[in-house]
Amino acid sequence: MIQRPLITSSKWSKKGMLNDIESIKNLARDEISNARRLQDIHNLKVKYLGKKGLLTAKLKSIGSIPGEERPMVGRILNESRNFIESLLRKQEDKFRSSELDKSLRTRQIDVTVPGCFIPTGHLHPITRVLDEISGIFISLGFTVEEGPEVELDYYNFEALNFPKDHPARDMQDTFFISDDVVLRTHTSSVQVRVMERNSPPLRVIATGKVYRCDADVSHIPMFHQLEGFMVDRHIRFSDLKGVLELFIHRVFGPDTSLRFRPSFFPFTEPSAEIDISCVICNGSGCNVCGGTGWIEILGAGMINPRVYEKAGYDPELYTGFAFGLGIERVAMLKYGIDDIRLFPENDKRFLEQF
Ligand code: FA5
Repeated sequence: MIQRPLITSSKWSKKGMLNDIESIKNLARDEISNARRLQDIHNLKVKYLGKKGLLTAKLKSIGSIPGEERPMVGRILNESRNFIESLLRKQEDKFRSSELDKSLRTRQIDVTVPGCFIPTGHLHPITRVLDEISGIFISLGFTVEEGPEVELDYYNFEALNFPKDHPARDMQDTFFISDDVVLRTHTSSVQVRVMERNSPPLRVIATGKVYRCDADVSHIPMFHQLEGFMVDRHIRFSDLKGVLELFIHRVFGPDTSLRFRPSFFPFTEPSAEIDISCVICNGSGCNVCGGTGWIEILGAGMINPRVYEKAGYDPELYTGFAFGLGIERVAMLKYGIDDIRLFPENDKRFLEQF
């Protein structure tokens, strides 16, 4: 559309004024309809209605119009301003709603996009084996007791019939805190503590960390043990055998065989070391069992009457059994792991496999 130039003459003429207003309206209408973006609308608002806008300039000049013409020109100017404002508003609404549409479309939630993987932790394999084994004894009516890891020499050795300077102490390489205080070398230290506080019948397990100055592929300086003991009248070796058989069958399966080998522990008499048929080769002989078909799994025996004397029990009245096993050893067999040091290393690549 061809635009008429605006009359810029300072001399007042009614015709000139009305033509100017008409031209401003037409120009505004065309420019507003050609606008492409919200920013264009903003610019046009300034161009026509701003402080120095084209229509504003005409409104400002109203004072120079002869008095009788003012109302008519004023009305036309106001109508023109409303006209331009309403065109601007409509176009602005159109842009705003199309921008909203666009943003809603691009920001849509696609429920089929695969979610982000949030890794969750899990229990350490040693904790899992400890929990599983404890659960078996708890189901047999054993209660759980605890003892300190920094232990008196008395409970770790002396009360268990390891006299001071006795060669039997060399069986366990001990970390000494002082002459009378050690890092406990086994969970057997809990036996006399529990007996001092309780009268028979006792059916107890004690689990936790123990410490020995020992390190190679099958030995670490801090490891876990589970101790079990039962004291009452008429407890016999066959009770020990029955309990251990049930435990081994639940952990390694009902086809696992047990072998009791005579052994020595100062706090049990008789003592035995218990082997199970190799869970890797089923007893035919492999690297893990050194070709023998058997794997040593725990130490056990009938509680030595000297231990009852220390605890204040009558050895004529009571008998009982005790056993102790290494949790890492059981975990190694269960999961087929050939280096015990992997457990305390806590390498995530190792742990994530469980
Ligand atoms: C004892 O510790 C006895 N207290 C067990 C016991 C309890 C016997 C009650 C009789 C009655 P021993 O020193 O053999 O026994 O250790 C028991 C188990 O702990 C071993 O079979 C082995 O599996 C584990 N073990 C011993 N030393 C280490 C070590 N350095 N690292 C990892 N596991 C170990």
